[in-house]
Amino acid sequence: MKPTDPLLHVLGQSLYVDDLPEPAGLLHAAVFGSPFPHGHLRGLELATARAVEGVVAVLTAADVPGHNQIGGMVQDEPLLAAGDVHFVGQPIACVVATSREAAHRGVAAITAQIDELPGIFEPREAQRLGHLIIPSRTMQCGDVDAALRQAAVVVRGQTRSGAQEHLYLETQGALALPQEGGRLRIVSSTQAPTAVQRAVAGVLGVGMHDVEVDVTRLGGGFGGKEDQATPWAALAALAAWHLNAPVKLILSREDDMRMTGKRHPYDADYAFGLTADGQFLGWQVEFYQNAGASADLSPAVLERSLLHATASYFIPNVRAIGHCCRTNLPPFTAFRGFGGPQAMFVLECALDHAARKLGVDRSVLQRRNLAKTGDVQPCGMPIRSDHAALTFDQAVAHFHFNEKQQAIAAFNAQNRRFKRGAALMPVCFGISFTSTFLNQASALVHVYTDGSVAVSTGAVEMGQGVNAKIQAAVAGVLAIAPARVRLESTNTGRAANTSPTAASSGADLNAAAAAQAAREIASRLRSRAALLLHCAEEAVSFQDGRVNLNGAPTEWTFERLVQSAYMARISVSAQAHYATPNILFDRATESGVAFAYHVFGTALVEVTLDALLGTYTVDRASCVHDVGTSLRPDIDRGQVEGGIVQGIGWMTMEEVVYQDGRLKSANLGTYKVPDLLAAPELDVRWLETANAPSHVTGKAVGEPPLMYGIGAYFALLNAIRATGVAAAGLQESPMTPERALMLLTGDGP
Ligand code: MTE
Ligand code: LUZ
Ligand code: MOS
Repeated sequence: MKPTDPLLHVLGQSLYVDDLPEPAGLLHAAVFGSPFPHGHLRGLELATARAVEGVVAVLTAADVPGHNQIGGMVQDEPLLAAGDVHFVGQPIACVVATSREAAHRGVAAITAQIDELPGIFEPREAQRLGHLIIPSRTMQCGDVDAALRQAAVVVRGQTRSGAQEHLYLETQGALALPQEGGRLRIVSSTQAPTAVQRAVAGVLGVGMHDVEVDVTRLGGGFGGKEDQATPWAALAALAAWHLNAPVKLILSREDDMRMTGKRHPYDADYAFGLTADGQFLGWQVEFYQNAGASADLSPAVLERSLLHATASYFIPNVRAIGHCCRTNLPPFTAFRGFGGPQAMFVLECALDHAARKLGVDRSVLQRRNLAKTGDVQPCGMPIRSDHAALTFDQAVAHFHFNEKQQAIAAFNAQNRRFKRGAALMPVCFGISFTSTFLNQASALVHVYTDGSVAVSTGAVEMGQGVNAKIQAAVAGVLAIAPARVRLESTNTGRAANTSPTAASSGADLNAAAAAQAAREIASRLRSRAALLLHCAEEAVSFQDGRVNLNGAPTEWTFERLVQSAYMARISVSAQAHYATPNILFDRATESGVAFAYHVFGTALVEVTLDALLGTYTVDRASCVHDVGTSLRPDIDRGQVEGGIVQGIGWMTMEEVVYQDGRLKSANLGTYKVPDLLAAPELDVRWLETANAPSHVTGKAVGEPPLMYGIGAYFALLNAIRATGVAAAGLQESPMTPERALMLLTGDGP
């Protein structure tokens, strides 16, 4: 059997961009970034850099032959800064040299004359000054003002959630290879090959057909390579074009951490109205999204926040306002959950606030207000299942939530130094790109004359197992062993106009397109078999690599039938296109059926806190997750487990610190992520439901589990409160041990 991706990884045989055999004459690029968060670029001293041994060229904005512009959603991002600089690390010049070390020595020899200007780093300040990337948006339903007036209980407050570093194992990078006739081939570590192709064509002033982008796999993306793989590929391409030589640009870990954007930090204000017995009446929330210096994907991230403003709950009167605030930090970008986690954190904070005011456990408010079939979300999309309550109830039952709460109370009564806490976290996450046009994919399937199959789609493998899922889908349609199906690299020559592999939709879209192409081939093969077996097409079926007649095996194998079709000059290749049906989100009216469906689940997170030191362990995270009829439950389990741990990291130990626009947490000594020791015991169960499967490819699983991690924050708050401290006021994540200690000692809010 051919090794699958995970096996190649553990054997160390997977080739990432920097592992590819180096072509003769390869040059290396490194980037000189702005030393100031905001300023006017008056001049550059490049002669010293050019004199460094090994340096071949230093390129600036003046060397861009086409448009010096790589902005995707908004054209506000130059490839190389000219005029003003807007964040520390913003690319200003690109040094090309015969070795990576020489390129970095060249970068160190550059000096820029910059008149520093005051920087803005806080989104609230940016909003106050009118520094917005797009006009502020409002999504609403009902009459929230009346609801807040009539509510028996109203809580108001502010929240803050922090950034998160993607920390993909493979840093950003690309290899640009000039081809004959002025064409360029680019090997890029990107989730969006077409975005790279489009940007490179624009920068060089050539046609998209002159640029081929190829991606074998990424060493992780997590959203960080949806938009932000583009500049590095475009810089390598620019250098290769100028020098007519292959150029490789790989960011060092520290450059990657400093120069690229992360999950958006959000500030928020809320007002939450409930009845005396805890029914949600009105929800007003105002998001201040820290977008960084250019748009990147921020407007789409904000849109997803607005669409997740009510999280897993039904609230009849809602006003959600979103500000996309321009600051002098690296552009923040897509990160697993894409604005959904930030929105859900705010609502869970308000829910926590209301529970304290009403004197009930947060789980009581959660259970009572879960959205059910027919409940309409603020955008107008109806909820189509009761899986929120089903997963919640199964989580409570399977994980013995009520018994655990009693055991925790008993433990806390007997222990002064150590306190335990637990919290349930329901998740409801919409599946589809909110930009409706992105919900399409194409696939090209070739069957070779030996019956082996090669599949090309727009999906990028980044560790999430999309290749294995597409393989399973195609093998299923053709009724052959999965090992007979190989996934090709993602290449803009074989799959054009691809959407990024993102929004958890990679498998949904691309496996559907590949299955469609496989069905077309199967249908031609069925006709051929009917002719050979002198029977009606309906009598032919395929099973275990064989052709059946009326359900009974014949001597025709899949391979023989393919041979026979080929000899009869029947095509055994097909291309197919898939577009998600019945979705449309209209930005003009902020309404519509934005999503193909929602993914639901509920987690229980349990922690133990050292109330003397503020340190803690996340002991266990359990969840009941709705995965539909999974193509690969083994892969999906890995996705859920990884997502939970990544979410817990965001909520607990991962603290991105900027000081005056400079990243202070720029290496793994100062930025902590959960390792194997910090990861909790995990217990992942699939939702048990009698409902017929509605999604043949299973349900999207990439992002939703990350939001289970939010439970860790509230489990910790519960443990802190078990010491008797109030821990009220501004709710701010991450709950690092330092923050926990400040709350415990009364130095916190
Ligand atoms: N899992 C791994 N191992 N590596 C990744 O980079 N990215 C996540 C998720 N799971 C990621 C991952 C994100 S942000 C998304 S959107 C989905 O995978 C993308 O893949 P899919 O659409 O095929 O689920
Ligand atoms: N990317 C995007 C996404 O462009 N649109 C989306 O709606 C989205 N959602 C999640 C992750 N990436
Ligand atoms: Mo994922 S944030 O959609 O790449």
